Amino acid sequence: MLRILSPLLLATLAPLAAGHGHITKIVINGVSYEGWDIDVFPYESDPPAVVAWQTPNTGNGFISPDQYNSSDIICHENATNAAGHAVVAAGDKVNLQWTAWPSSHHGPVITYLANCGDSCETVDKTTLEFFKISAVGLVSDTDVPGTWGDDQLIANNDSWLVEIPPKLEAGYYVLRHEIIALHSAEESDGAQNYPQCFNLQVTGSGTEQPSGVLGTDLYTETEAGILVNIYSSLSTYDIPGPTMFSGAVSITQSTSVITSTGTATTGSGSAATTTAAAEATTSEASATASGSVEVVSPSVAVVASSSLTALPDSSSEPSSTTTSVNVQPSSPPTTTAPITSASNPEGPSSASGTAGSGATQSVYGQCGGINWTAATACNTQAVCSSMNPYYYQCVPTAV
Ligand SMILES: [Cu+2]
Repeated sequence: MLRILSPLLLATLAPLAAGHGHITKIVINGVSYEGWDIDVFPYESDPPAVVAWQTPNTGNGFISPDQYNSSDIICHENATNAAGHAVVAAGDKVNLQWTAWPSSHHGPVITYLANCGDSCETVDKTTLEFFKISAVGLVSDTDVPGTWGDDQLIANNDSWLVEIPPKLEAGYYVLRHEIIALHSAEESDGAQNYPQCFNLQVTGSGTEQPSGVLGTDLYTETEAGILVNIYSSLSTYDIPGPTMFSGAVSITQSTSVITSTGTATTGSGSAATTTAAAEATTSEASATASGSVEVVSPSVAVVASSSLTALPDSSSEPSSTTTSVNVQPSSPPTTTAPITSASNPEGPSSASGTAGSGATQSVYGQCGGINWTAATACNTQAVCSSMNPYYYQCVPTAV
């Protein structure tokens, strides 16, 4: 999130598309794996091997519907394969930790898998065929614009828990997780897709081999779940994408306690991508079971280039802590707050970093629109700008 960046980094990154988030880590049976750090890794000549797909994009942005038939919709803008993968058993759960997600960005949360064949580190992303394993769209429309999948995500510490289908055949899979923000989706090309990809090695004795669809065939610009006005009452909402895989398991959202930190396993079978053969051997040898923490020699490049430490923790069983996912839909009166565009009546107030109901709104926070009753002024780094009648956003001023 921009609001936590230093002024120096802000200056480097501006201007940005009005975008909103990425996954910082994933947690499997208590083992935390670092994600692709868009604030740091794109600037490094030799970024660490992580389980997340890489992108040179530092804007925290989204993919728009007019890009649905471009490869950018697959794993985000100009994404390239993750350098390593995490091991997970079929039937185990993966927790995906997002940056703070803005409550205005209502929409579905969808997760897919695609089989990579020999290696997700080398697979051509345009050949991946995705099948849906989790999807939550409109939960309740009692209080328009409703309670959505991503409202559950916010209530779950900005994280999402997904179960790997228990009977899925073992192999290498790309997990594609996505929030589709619909706050401007009443206009054509107004939806915002935030796809994030991770490489997994699924273990187990399952035999199911779901069929899927190419990333570029997942969505169309005008389908009912993409071109939709969430500010009118919806009797139903059609979650975009193909139908759910029959072997998928629907679960209650919860967070995952982190008991250790893992590093990406690099190299996979005959298609090892690592330069150090010894490293691949060590990794493969140690990554035989779900949740196992590989112990890699400190001399290995992967470890040397990151601060991750493998800490086997046999004393504590991996566990999940269930938290409430009761969502409190904002329930404002139906007054329309007047908006002062392109000005900052709060003057040099230094209030910052508090999204939501403060006196001023932070960068990229909502600052107005029909039914909006919270802060309508932006902090000193931003001005309130109308995106559509329902959604005004604090956009950064030039730095
Ligand atoms: Cu946004």
